[in-house]
Amino acid sequence: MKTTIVCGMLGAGKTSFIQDQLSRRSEKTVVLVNDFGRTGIDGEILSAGGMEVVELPSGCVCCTLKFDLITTLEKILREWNPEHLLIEPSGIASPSGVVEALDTLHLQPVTVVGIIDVTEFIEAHASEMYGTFFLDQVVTSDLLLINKIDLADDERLRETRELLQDINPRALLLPTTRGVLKDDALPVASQQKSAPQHGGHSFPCETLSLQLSSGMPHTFLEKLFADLKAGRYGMVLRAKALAETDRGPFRFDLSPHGIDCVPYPQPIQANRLVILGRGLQENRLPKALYST
Ligand SMILES: Nc1nc2c(ncn2[C@@H]2O[C@H](COP(=O)(O)OP(=O)(O)OP(=O)(O)O)[C@@H](O)[C@H]2O)c(=O)[nH]1
Ligand SMILES: [Mg+2]
Repeated sequence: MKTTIVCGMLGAGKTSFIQDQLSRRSEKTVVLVNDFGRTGIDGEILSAGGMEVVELPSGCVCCTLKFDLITTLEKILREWNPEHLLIEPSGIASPSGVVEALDTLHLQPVTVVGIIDVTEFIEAHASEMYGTFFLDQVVTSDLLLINKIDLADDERLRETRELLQDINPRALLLPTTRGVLKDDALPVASQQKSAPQHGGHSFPCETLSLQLSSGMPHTFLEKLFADLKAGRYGMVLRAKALAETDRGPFRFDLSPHGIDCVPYPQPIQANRLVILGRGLQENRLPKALYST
């Protein structure tokens, strides 16, 4: 079985990359996703393509969910025995913790793909706010995709490339938009990765999982996301929603580069919003949202 871990910061483009990979491969693939929030949104997005998706509950796959990760991996092998296993840990997970779990089950070699958001990487690196797991994602990667190049100028792309090369001279660097690789081939690592004892990461943040009523005005969600971006409800690092609005089903995303709002191509299973951040002020959120 080929195993690929797709890591990268919150909103960098991990799910977009996996969606594209799934659309062009015919091998028997299972995706294991560990999204934040009580009911993960990425699981619904990825399974919409008809792919086998297994979700790990909210929590950090590299720390508190280590045991769950191992038992879930065993279940995947037993029940599906896929040719390719793709793992998307949450954006604040350290891939070393996942490599450790794979090591325990002798699922090596593993290929690690790191997705880099070119619109924020230089600043995030300089601020050091994301601590060790952020660098771990870059250092552990075999392939680094410098993503969202449609939103960056040549100078930013060059500086990001140089910084990444300094941190991990071993990795292959490729610029992408929406994680789309021009070449069909996803490189496969030939060497086993050592899994250093992972001390867990201490990235303080909170998650809010909220239920949205069906048929909500689109304009309400537009304003809500603008307010989340402006910091009206605390420091928001990532927010995403799937909502059946008065204009039809929509997906809303707040990620480092800004807000995206696109029609969702099929009916939504559960209308919801998840927010990850620091100092979130749930009591100030509009009353039309319900905690789940
Ligand atoms: N303009 C632009 N937008 C992108 C690109 N890649 C991803 N996005 C958008 O960025 C947002 C986040 O993308 P995702 O693929 O969900 O990112 P992710 O890393 O899986 O996010 P989390 O799992 O929540 O950490 C979505 O609105 C995407 O459509 C890109 O290359 N260019
Ligand atoms: Mg994702």
